[in-house]
Amino acid sequence: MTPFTPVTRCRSCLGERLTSVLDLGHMPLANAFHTGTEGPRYPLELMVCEDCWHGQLSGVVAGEEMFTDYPYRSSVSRTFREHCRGLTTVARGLVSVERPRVLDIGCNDGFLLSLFREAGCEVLGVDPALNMKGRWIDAPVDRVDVPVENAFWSVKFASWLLPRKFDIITAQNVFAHAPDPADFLAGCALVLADGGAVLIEVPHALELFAGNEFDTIYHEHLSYFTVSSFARLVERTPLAIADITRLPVHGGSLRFVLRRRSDDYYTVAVGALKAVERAQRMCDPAAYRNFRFKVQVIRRDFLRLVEDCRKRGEKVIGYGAAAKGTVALNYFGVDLDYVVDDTPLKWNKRIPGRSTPVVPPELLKMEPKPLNIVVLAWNWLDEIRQRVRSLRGNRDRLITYVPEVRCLEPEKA
Ligand code: DWN
Repeated sequence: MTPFTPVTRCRSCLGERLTSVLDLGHMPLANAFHTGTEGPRYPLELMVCEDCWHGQLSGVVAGEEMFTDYPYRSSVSRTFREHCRGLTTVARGLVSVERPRVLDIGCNDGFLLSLFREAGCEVLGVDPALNMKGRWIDAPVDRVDVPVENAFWSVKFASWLLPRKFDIITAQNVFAHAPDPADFLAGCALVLADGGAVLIEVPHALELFAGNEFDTIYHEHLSYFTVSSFARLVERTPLAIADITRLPVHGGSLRFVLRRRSDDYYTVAVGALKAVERAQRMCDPAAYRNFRFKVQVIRRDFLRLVEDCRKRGEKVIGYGAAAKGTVALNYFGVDLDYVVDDTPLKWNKRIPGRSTPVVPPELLKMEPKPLNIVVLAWNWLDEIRQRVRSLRGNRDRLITYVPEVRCLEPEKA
């Protein structure tokens, strides 16, 4: 596959009326941390389909470029680990099988699977990252060893898995990464056992626009789903939406429960959430122009704030070498003094596209003066605030920039 393939048709409804929402220019890959020699840049532009209002990138970077050597560990966040515990409880309550067979697509470091295994389930993970197969790396929890097949999910790979069937199929923060989501769901339908459930969690595009979450736009995220566009896509598959839940994780997400269409499911949540999206003007081009303007204001305000800190001779550092942080710092055109992160695989490297080093949080203990700490992983603000306090007490200013630039002074931080 060529490294970058332009998209001309809607990924959800196959429409051809794609219009630009936000063009972030040529950006580096968000997780391509480097040690001096930077990786390639590719166009990063969010489009919206004027037929079904599905958000999608203007082009696709080959998955092999982004996911086969993958530094991100979802289990680093305690908050996300708690979220996963909740998911296993919900999922097991959806099936009437004593020892469910569980498939986790995009299983990352296997933490979710380890929870299902602890609950007595038979588990299998699928993930293209070669640096994670069957091993637990860097996560701050006990070592586990779960079976993982290294592959990108597709109906072709699903047919290779047959005759295995699964009562529960989970896909957290991977469905939006799929170049062909209809094929992704067809694969799920192929290996879904009778009475089984598919649980898919994706960021909610409504929250992206309502919260000005521009930095969640990056090459890994090919799709930006609304309930409407997700429902439109599901119509092209053998599955049906049985339930929808709004979630706070990752800046606001949706959890869809899908069942085989013959199982006759309908949920009032689809209609209710479609109405919420209409009320939030998700089908109004003017709303997307307003979003673009607000993102430009964030950049102006952030640059002013950093300039003021630097004029006072103060350090400006980051907490969380997040993919979104890569987008933000490159969009702002700013280098921080350094970024701290609890993921060892990211240490002693530099933010993609920048010269900003990534270092262990313990370095914070050696900073004598109050710091300006930009919370690049703003979706974990409370958890990171606690981490900073545990390392340095309450003397630093925390800075966030979505939905707008805000300074949390030490007494409030
Ligand atoms: O879709 C995706 C989302 C779910 O996760 C992936 N394609 C990529 C990734 O995006 P991200 O890197 O922006 O996700 P996070 O979870 O917001 O990244 C948090 C970063 O902050 C990680 O590098 C870990 C770090 N962190 C930390 O160092 N200490 C996070 C917490 C909570 C902490 O206490």
